[in-house]
Amino acid sequence: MSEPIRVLVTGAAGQIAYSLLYSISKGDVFGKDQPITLLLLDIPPMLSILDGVVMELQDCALPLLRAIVATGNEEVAFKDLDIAILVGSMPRKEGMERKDLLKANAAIFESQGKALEKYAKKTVKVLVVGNPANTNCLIAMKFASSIPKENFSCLTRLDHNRARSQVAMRCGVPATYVKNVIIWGNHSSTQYPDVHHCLVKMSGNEVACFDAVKDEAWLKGDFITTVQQRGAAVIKSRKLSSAMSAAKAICDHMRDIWFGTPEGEFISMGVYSTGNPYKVPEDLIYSFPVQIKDKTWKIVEGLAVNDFSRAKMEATATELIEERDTAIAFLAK
Ligand code: NAX
Repeated sequence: MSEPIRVLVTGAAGQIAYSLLYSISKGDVFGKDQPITLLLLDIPPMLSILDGVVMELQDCALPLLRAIVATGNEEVAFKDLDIAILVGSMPRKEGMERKDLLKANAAIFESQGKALEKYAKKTVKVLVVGNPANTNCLIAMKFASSIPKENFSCLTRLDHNRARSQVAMRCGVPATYVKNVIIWGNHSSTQYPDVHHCLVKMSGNEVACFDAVKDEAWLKGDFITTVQQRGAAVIKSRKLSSAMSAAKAICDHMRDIWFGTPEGEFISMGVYSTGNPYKVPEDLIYSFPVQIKDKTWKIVEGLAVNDFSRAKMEATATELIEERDTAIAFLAK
């Protein structure tokens, strides 16, 4: 067996972490032969709750989990990291305006970006989950300038999985029979779930999604809004935001970074836009279709984009530009 890798999860006392930590610790993400040291960060008022999570992890008696460090101190949490999964963020409170949320989170991700720069390994892979995930990721990246920009990504895999599952349910096939959906842009209600390049396995053959579903109006209408609004629908029903499905998506995202994507398949993740083939504005963390090999992602090239898609891709880029500029203006003050 190899040496343990050091994996940080922030927001470790929260509800996503409660599902996520078990999956990571039992080998679902980095493999059944990879020992793990878990570093768990939360804010000081949550540390007594975090103690309970640590006790439960110990009580799972998992063979791969070699050590657990629970802390409220960034210097301890970010030390020599191989992996940073940044889940914790300031939630939107009642009466809070969007710009206040951006401001509070810009400060958190400035601090965590600096901690990555100072304490983590330069090879660390950083996944930002806490919302607004794309902009938080961009801020952390900017404050960790000696870590390659390619090492940063944000989570849009939950949206990807939601889109995949909606198509699968419509066609009456398992979700694994649906591949190459794309989430473009922001992890917000402006995201664009795109099925123009999606394939569905029907009776043993791979069929274009539009031919499999045979309902263009649904694919260009309710399908898109269902995926865009799914997070809100879960909150309305459960009175809590998505946690089990978010943890599953984080595992999917990280496992693909670690082991690569299957041949001929692409997945969605928020990555730095620079010189990309789809003319998405530069200097954003924008969700693209990517393939991953040797722990390195590459944006899938050569996919045709029609006017319908182009307009939606631009709308979500516009929102991201506004978010970025608002967050950066706060940090400059
Ligand atoms: P919870 O409120 O249950 O947990 C968040 C935890 O983060 C809390 O324990 C809190 O104390 C901690 N925290 C706050 N500031 C921190 C800081 N500076 N350092 C370390 N920890 C800190 O939220 P949960 O449901 O777990 O969701 C976590 C985040 O994921 C939220 O921002 C949520 O909006 C976001 N999500 C993002 C998704 C995505 O696809 N990108 C999907 C799921 C989820 O909605």
